[in-house]
Amino acid sequence: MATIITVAPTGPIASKADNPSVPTQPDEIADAVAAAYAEGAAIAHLHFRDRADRPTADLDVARRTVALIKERCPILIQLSTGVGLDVPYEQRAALVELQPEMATLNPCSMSFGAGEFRNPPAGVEALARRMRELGIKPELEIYDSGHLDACLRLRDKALLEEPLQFSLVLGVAGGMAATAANLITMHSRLLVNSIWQVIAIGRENLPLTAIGLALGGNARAGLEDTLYLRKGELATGSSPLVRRVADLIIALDGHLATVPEARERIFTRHWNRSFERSTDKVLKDAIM
Ligand code: KMH
Ligand code: ZN
Repeated sequence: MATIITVAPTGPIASKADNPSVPTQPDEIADAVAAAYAEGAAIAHLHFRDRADRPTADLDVARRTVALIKERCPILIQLSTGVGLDVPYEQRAALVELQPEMATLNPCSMSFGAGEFRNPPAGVEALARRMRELGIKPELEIYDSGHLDACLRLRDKALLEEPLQFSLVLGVAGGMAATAANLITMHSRLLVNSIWQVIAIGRENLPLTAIGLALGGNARAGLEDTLYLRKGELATGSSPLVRRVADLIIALDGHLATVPEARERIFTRHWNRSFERSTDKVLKDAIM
């Protein structure tokens, strides 16, 4: 199966002071995404900034950035509804009204570095319901093991549709640590038909991304997750990080998903494989 690379050029926290290559304005983000597409990325995960480079959920900024990206390349668009720690939940959730093909859904509140990442249960349910109404594919951000259970409860309420798509996020201060043991445990708990990738924050970015690929996952790359190409060397943009992951995939005898392949994989239902590894035995028995 082809491996999907998502590029994440800009996150909620790092600024140009941390790495001058972090794109913040619409044309900068569009250029970064186009360069990453040329290296093999099939999905663009997007955060936006205002003119002062602060995280924003401003719909005009988002609309303008997406339009500039679409002028440059046909990459799949995934809007972050995480946006930034200080942006109110209602503004974050309103981004899905732009009807991107995909958007993130963060299932639980948590500490996030020195800040607080608010994802209140009622807001998460409402956002999941709205995304389902609009036909937007949620990428479920799993920062700790209980977040997976929260997503399975949303599925049980028919607010999420299989195949579920997960990011296993490791290394956020407040979430699970960036260790291989955590990744392997979380991987063992995913539904067998899940689409998933590793998001490894900071210095463990490369080894954990590589383990994720070896386990059959997809990959994410970009300055949102690591500002460095290697110790002491700032990345000059997201495209060198995407190129490195593309090289890894090819070295592992895989191949890169094109945009149509990624779309096929993400938006096709696989009901006949729709059961949980160990616990959904009844459903499994009913199917087999
Ligand atoms: N910033 C990452 C730790 C989101 O934007 O909704 C996770 C993330 C989630 O990308
Ligand atoms: Zn993000």
